[in-house]
Amino acid sequence: MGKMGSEMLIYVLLLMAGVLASGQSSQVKIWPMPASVSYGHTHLYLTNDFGFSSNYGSEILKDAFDRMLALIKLDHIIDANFSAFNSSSLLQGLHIVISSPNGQLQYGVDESYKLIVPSPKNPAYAHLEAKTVYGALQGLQTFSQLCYFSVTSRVLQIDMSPWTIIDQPRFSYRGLLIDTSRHYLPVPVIKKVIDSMSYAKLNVMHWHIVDTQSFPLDIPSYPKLWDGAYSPSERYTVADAADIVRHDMLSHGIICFLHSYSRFLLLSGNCSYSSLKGTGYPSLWPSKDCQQPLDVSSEFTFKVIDGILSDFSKIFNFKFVHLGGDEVNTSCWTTTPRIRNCTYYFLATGFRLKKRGMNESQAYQYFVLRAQNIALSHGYEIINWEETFNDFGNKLSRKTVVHNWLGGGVAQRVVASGLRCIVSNQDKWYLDHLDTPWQEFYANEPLTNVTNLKQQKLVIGGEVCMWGEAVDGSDIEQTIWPRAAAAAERLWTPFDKLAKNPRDVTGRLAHFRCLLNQRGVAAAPVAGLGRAAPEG
Ligand code: CP6
Repeated sequence: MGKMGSEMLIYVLLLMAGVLASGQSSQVKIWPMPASVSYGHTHLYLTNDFGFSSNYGSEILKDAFDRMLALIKLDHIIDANFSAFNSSSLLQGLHIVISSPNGQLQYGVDESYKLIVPSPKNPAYAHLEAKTVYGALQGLQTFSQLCYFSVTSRVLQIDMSPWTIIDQPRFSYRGLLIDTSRHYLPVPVIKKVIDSMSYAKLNVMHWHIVDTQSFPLDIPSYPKLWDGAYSPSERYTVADAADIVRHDMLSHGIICFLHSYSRFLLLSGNCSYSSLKGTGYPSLWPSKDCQQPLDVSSEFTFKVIDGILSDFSKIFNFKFVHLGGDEVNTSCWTTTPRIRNCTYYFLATGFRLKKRGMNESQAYQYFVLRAQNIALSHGYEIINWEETFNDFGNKLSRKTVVHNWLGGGVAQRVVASGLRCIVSNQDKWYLDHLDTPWQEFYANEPLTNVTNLKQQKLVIGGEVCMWGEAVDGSDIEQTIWPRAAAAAERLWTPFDKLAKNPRDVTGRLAHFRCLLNQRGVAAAPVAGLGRAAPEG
């Protein structure tokens, strides 16, 4: 055998070894990988009137089925000669059984499902069983990934039938943060992001609406706040927000949807002057020369927070609100005499003080805890960035979920204290870090160093963050995808089904990324954004 020949043989053997080593999962193209998958080796074809039936009449289900079918068809003309097909290889439709149809779309809703695609000669219907409509939506997403338009048979086709897929998420909170303060995102862009999330089974859209740079949302209780938008057209009306929520809930099973007023209300860092500039509420900030965070000594500050959360609770009917609390620099509070000297007010509200009043960190704690109480009074549970836990974790409401973003591995301490935690480690899951490759997104394990089973349950999931300083509607899709998909599998798929080495899922991720492209989502090539720097 010549040199070429032996190299070729080695290559072929390596290929075979690769296929054998990765077992059945190398054939399965589903992303994220379901908990349990078995399949056969026959082809099925969807009839031209492929439809669905269900024990439960639901507009949500009907809309989801129609959307799913459109995703599979992708505008192809189905012009197969159906009479040429063996009738036992035709799939007539999908039967959907919902066993406890009263489940509300809310954080923690049951998302499990079982999908059975028959072998030929058996019933010509596929079966999808789920406890809730939202489990069925996840099952429809999986079904849509089994089907494709075959250019040779000119019909919608499923390979490797019969399929039995039993599936449920590993974590109940699988989030993506988008940021409309640094760059305004038009409503259609937000809806498209929501659509794309549902393809990867992400279920929480964390809408970071306002921050230092702009205040684009209408707050009817304080109608001058959105004067802090970049321009009159770069704003969300209450109707826009409600429309996005509706899109979110009715169509996608995206479970909760948070909204942070994080820095705006100036719990955090370099806040709020610019977004409140010209808003007509100058008394919110400490002084003309020192404008953030908001004046902690002013009752008006907390009245405005109450008004905002009251308005929020009418639009955003979800379990959680994100109250921020990151990167707070409180120096304005000590350099502004009126605030520094204001001890009476604090005493009046019953806050424990040293005789001489609060120091900066006590005032920060006071602010965060008072905002928490306001959120609780509107029926919300709370998410706060991890600085609040690091500074006074034992004082936080037991209804707090601590949101990790720093690199110190706070999750272990949070759950040991009995609070819940969401992981977003900035070194692993920040999409604005363009040099973090998808392999790092895939490899980030939320339960690192959390070994106790009870404590593991308190890590409710994770969130990839698309901070908006350097992206807008023109490039947000390719910055989010495909890297967010790598995190989505980490959050959905059981630990023992995840690849130990991300390299082993490259082909399947590339396939999912092509699927996103086919569906009109501008996902970047898998070897694109965040690829390792060239060596040497
Ligand atoms: N905005 C807000 C940000 C960030 C945070 N909060 C952020 C901080 C550091 C990096 C990226 C983003 N832009 N409101 C931190 C939670 Cl590296």
